[in-house]
Amino acid sequence: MARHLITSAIPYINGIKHLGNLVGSQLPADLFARYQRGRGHEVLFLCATDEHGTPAELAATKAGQPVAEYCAEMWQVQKDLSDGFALSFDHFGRSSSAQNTRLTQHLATRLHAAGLIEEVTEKQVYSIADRRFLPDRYIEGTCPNCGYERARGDQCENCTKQLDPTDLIEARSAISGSTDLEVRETKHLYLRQSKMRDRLDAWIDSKTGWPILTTSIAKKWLHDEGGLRDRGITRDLDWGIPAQFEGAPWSGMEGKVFYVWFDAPIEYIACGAEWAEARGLDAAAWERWWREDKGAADITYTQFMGKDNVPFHTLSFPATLMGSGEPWKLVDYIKSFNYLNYDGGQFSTSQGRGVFMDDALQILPADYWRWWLLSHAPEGGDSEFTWENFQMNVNKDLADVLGNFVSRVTKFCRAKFGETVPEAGMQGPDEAALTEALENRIRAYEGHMEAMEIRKAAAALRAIWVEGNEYLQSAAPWASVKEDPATAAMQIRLALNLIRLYAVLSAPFIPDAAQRMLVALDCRDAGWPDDVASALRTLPPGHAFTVPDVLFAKINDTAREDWQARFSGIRD
Ligand code: B3M
Ligand code: ZN
Repeated sequence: MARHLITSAIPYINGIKHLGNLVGSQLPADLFARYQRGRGHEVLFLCATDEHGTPAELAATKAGQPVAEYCAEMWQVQKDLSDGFALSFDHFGRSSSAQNTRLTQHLATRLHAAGLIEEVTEKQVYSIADRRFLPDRYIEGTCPNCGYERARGDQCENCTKQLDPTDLIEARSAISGSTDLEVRETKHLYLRQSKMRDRLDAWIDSKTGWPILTTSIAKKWLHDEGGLRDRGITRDLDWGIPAQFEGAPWSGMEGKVFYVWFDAPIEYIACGAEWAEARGLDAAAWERWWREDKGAADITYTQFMGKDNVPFHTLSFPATLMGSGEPWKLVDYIKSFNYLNYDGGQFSTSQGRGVFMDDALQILPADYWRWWLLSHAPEGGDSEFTWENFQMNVNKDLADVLGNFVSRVTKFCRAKFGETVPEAGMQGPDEAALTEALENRIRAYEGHMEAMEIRKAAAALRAIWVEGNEYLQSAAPWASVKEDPATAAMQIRLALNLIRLYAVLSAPFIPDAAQRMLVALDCRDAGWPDDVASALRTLPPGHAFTVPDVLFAKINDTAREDWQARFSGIRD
C-alpha cells in the first residue's frame, strides 16, 4: 500500500468559483484522490480557502462586511459547494487558521536565520486619494511584458508574469480609480530567491517526468531576464498574518502582514495540522505526511493547479521549504492545467461570465458536470465549454452508453428471471473475448489514471462502457431467452456483474451514480478489478438486486436553449 498526499490549489475566498476554476485544480485532484483510494492506497487529500490579501479585503468591502466575518461566511459557502460536487477532501481548511499563522511565522523566522530574508526599505506606490499604500491588486495598470491593460500589481493574468506594483505602466488605484499616486518609502521583507536559484534549478531538472507546461514556466522564471528575482513577502495591509510577532528576528514591521502568496501554500501543511486537530489526533499524525524525518520520506506528493499558479509552486514555495533547512516534504509531481473557455470567450469571475459552481448544481446533479469537465480537461491546451457539446456528451456517454446499459440489463433480468442474479451455465468464447478486451482496457485506464492523463482516462472508461454495450447487443439475451434460457441467464449474470465493475471503475469520475449502482445491486464490495474474470463473478446466483431509477436523464433541446440564454450574460 502506497501513501499519497494530494493537494489542490486553494481557491480564493472572494466569491464562488466558476467551472473553469473547478476543472483546473479541485476536480482533477478529487479524481486522482478517489482513484488512489479505490486502488486501496492511503490518501490524504487537502484543500482550503485562500483568505488573505487584497482579493479578500476588496470583496469584503464590496459586500459591506468586516473581512473576518466575510471570510467565515464564504468559507461555509465554498465548503457546501465542494460537498455538492462531491469533492472528497479529508479536510477543507482555512489559510487564516491559527495553525497557518504559527507555521508561516515559524518558516519566516527559519528563513531569516538562514540568511534568506532581507529587510529592504523600498519605494512603494501610495495613493493620495485613498490615503494608503496600494499593494498588489489594489493597483491596476498595463503589463510591461505583454501590454495587457488590466494587469494587477502582483501578476498579469494574461501572460502569467509575476509583477511588482511599481512595474505597471499607467498605474491606477483599484479602490478609487485615482491616478494621483506617488512613490513613498516603506520597509518590507524580501525572500532572497535568487540565492536559491541553482538549488531550485537542479531540483526542477531532477523532475524528469513533469509536464512541459509545468517545467517550461518554471524554467522561464529561473532564467529569463537575468534570472530569478527576490520577492517581497510582506504588504502594507491590515488583513493577513502579522509580520511582526513575538520572537520575530526583525523589528519595525508593525502594521504589516505577510504577502498572501507567501502564506497560501504554507496552508497546505497547516491544513494537515488542522485535519489532525479536528480529529483529536496528535502532531505525529500529520507530520508523518509532511516531515521527511517523521515518516513522510516515502510519500508521493502530487499538486493540482492552473498554469497561472505554477511559478509559485515550482519556485517560491519550494524556496520557502528548502530554505528553512527543515526536512519538509517537497512536491513530487505538479499537474497543471490550461484554461477552460466559455462559449466563445473566457470564464471570468471579475466579469461574472460563465457558469459558476452554484448555478451548475441548481441545473443538474454534480456527476453530469464532473463527467463533462473531466473528459474535457484543458490539458494539452485551452478547451472550451459549449452548451451543445455538453448536451451531446451527457446524452451520448452518460445516458445512452452507461445509463441505458444499466437500465436494460436490470429491467430485462427482472422481467425474465426476477430481481435476483440468475443461476448461470458455462460461458463461451464471446465471454472469454469480452473478458480479455476488458482486461486490456482496464489496464490502459489504470495507466492513464496513474499518469494523470485525464482525458485519456475518460476515453478509456467510456471504451469500457462501450465494450459491455457491444457484448450485450451481440449476445442479445432477449432473443436467446426463448430457445435457450440457460445461455440468456449466463449472459445476464455477466451483465449484472459488469454493472458492478462499472460502478467501481467509474466512481472517481461520477461518484454519486457509482454509489447508486452499487446500492441497486445491494453490493458492498467495491474492490478494484485486479483480475477481471474473478471480478465478473462477484455477484453470485441468487443475489437480490433492485432496478435503479434512471441514472442519467437526457438533456433536451428546450432545456439546453434555456440555459444557454440564461447564462449568456453577466451575473452580478
Ligand atoms: N488562491 C489562486 C487561485 O485560486 C490561489 C491559489 C493558491 S494555491 C496555494 O487560482
Ligand atoms: Zn502580461
